[in-house]
Amino acid sequence: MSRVLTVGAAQMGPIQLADTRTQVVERLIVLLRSGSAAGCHLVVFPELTLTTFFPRWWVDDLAEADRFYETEMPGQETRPLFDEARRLGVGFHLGYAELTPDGHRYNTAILVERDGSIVGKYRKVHLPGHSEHEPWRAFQHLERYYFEPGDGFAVHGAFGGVVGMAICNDRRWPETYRVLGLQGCELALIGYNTPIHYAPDPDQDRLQGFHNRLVLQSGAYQNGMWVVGVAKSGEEEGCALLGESAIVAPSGEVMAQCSTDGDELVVAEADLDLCANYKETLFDFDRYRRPEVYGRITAQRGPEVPAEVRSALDASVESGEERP
Ligand code: ING
Repeated sequence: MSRVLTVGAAQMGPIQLADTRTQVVERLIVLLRSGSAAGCHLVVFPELTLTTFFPRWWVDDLAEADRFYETEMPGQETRPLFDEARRLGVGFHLGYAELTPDGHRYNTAILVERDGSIVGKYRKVHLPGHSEHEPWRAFQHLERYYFEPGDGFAVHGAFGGVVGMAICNDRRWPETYRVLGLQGCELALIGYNTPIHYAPDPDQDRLQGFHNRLVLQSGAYQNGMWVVGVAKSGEEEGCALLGESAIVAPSGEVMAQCSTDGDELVVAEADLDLCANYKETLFDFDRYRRPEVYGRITAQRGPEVPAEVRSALDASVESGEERP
């Protein structure tokens, strides 16, 4: 029997600073109901979906940002989403800022099954941006100030398959997909909040959509998994966020993509058995991978040019050889 999962990518438009959690949850419920009407088993929401992307601002005292974090999930304002999902028999993936009882702060996402139970929690591993106030920027990207990194990527048995989670910047690192792929992941859920403007290299601004598809599609193809990338998009507090949420097949093909910068649901029939067409042929990891030559991937954090290569290059420069 084929395992076809009807998945909805529920892109959110901007969430402004003044928008309340109650207002946001109402929008999430509208998208959830649209997903249910379209036959979705699972609806995927973006990263940090309950508030505006607050790491765009500096605060001197982290406690001033407490209002952006959830101390319980579900809490009073998010329970209506869980209740409606259970009533509709639709599962969902939700990203939010987590403040634990012992004071730890994470960029977190959860996987909720159709009975309303939380079957998985993930805390963002790759934290982009910076940890100090950098006033030269038009807006900050202070995830390394507001969050601690998570400790790894796990998969969960849910919706009839092997499901994994990642968050935003994680999608740019091939290790994310590979660690999930080595656990047999068939469906990776990835919310994102991606500012169009990238202050360290503004030439990348024009490439944001291309880079987004590049990493989602390559991650899916190279690991034989479905990948659902879902944006918080549009003009949020003066900051333009990339939309283009997409559902990508194990072939790397984009099966559905949002075309607006607002609240928008796109749906695809994800045949989880399609993963085997890649996992059992071209990307038969156990047959073709050579971990014995991949040691640098876990032994090193940054690049190390071998000494003999460096000295040969230095010698050629000193000798004044013509550069290529
Ligand atoms: N956002 C961004 C992302 O990785 C970023 C950070 C923005 C990186 C623009 C590169 C260019 O999509 C988050 N939240 O990780």
